[in-house]
Amino acid sequence: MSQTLLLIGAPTDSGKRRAGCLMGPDAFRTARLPGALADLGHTVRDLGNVRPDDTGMDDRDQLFALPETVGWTRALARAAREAMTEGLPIFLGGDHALSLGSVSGVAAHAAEQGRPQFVLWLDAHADFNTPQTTLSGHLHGTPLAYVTGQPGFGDFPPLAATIPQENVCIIGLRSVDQAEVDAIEASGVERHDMRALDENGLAALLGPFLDRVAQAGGALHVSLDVDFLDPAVAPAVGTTVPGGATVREAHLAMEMIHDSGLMTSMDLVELNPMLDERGRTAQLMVDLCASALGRRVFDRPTPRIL
Ligand code: B3U
Ligand code: MN
Ligand code: MN
Repeated sequence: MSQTLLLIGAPTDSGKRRAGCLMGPDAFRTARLPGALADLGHTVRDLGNVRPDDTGMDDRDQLFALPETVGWTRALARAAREAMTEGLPIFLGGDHALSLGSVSGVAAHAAEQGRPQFVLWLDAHADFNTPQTTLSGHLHGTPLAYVTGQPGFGDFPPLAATIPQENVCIIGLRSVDQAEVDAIEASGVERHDMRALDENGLAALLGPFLDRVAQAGGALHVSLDVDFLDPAVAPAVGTTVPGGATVREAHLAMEMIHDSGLMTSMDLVELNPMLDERGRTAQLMVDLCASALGRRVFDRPTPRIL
């Protein structure tokens, strides 16, 4: 099925101290994301890059770049809500702080439509800290807590719609802070760590979640963090954690998402081109995005012999 895809550059770099994710959107464009998606028959519109709102807020000692991240959240939530009326937005990050905005924006739209919003979070981390529990002060570790309505986000825009915890599924976990473990174990969030993936296989974890989304008639946001992947195949990320997903596990997730026909929005986050090796991580993320939008194993172009 041919779709209208909206590429929205979200060069957030305020979610953590190590700089570089602001180059992500242009790395995705350089690795030919627009062409790869157009090759699949989709209509692709690149809406350029969003800019953060000016909040006039003061810095907070414990939190890194709070005013800038709040500015991004406001601007991206607006952009996401608007884009949902025109097609399937793909947010080109930027660090994972962008999802404070993208996910809250798409959830607002789903609530207007009377449709439940679901979120698939592919990540080594739970991103379930709050501004109170974070040890690093890095707000890229907080978006799932924000969008599910955990307390402590008083500086952020009030949520138009809260995502029920049971509508969230995290796959790939292998680095979770104690406060996050406690919060997540007390929550209804569906979560699968790397051991579960090893023991059961990706399809056994993802399939039942996709079935739940389909049964509920839900909208599905997919947030793909580079560090879901093993750093051996995806080195361009600030927070590498060994023992991540393989190339094929990640492609299978994307292929299953495509076959389900459920995905309504997507984030590609945490690509830091400063840390890449000859663009290989950017290229892998582009290929994964293409799989999520219909590229099959046999559709892959034959590599040219140079
Ligand atoms: N949980 C830690 C580490 C972290 C979260 N997300 C990333 N790293 N990329 C934190 O800082 O909240
Ligand atoms: Mn993340
Ligand atoms: Mn992560």
